[in-house]
Amino acid sequence: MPALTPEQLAFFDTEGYLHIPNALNDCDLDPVQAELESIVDRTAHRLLSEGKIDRDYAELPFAQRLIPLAQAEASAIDGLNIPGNLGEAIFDFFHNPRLLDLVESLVGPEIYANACQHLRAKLPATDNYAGHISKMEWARSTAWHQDLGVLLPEADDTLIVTTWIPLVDADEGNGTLIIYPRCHKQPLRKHIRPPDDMGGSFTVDPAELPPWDPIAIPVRRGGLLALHCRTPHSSQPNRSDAIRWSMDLRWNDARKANGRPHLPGLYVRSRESPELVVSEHREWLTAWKFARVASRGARSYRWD
Ligand SMILES: O=C(O)CCC(=O)C(=O)O
Repeated sequence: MPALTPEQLAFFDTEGYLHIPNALNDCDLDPVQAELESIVDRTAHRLLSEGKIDRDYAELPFAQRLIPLAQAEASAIDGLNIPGNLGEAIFDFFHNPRLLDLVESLVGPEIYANACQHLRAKLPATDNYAGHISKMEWARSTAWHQDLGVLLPEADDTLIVTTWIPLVDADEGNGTLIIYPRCHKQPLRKHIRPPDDMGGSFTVDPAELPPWDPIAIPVRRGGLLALHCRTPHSSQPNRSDAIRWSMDLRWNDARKANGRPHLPGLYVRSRESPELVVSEHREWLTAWKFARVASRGARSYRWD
């Protein structure tokens, strides 16, 4: 039984995106959040033992505790994103049945969790956080891009769907996603190295952006934004006083080229080849161990 209605599928096909409020429950998201909280806790105690902070900030909520740590040391955000974070909770989340039922509606029953996966702590970039924090890449904008534009051309005929899943309510104030709908049936736009002040990966050449206004999609915790891999999207700096935590996870038919051939994605659901499904956490750890060496020097981007 498909998890999305024919109307939702038709919307995705026409618009190149679909916002699904209440797609997930707290019981789906809480373990991922708890795993991130324990990484932040370990970082706080390391910084305390190194004398870089004078208390552990344990009284601060999830959406704030990392801020003073990142103010003390920029590398406090290391270890939150994959592959720095290969925790059991995020591994289990890749197999979450409620999530996979939605994904299956879009990419079919042979589901591959693409290796292009991120857990993001988008830090506040307001004047309240003077110093290096407002200059950190993930506090700033994410430049306009199409996800296919940051994958290899082998994936050009594969439908790769991004599920953007905030762990806190996301709105324009804290930098929710902004998208250009109805572009996903057009050719891939040229991507270039971003201007110096943007940081980050490749961006759509500004001359190639659509001539109409993009739209911001607020997503509350529990909601999910599904994006076609040719839908241009970006996010503005976080102008709130709290962290905009989110995950962007990509999925495709496991039988098709995925655009990141040197990194270990996961076959997470299959009717055709159940023996290929990676269901043991240690298999993922081992795959990344080998990939860290085997992928050295491998090409990740299509643009020169
Ligand atoms: O979360 C963000 O701000 C950017 C996410 C993104 O660019 C993506 O999902 O491809």
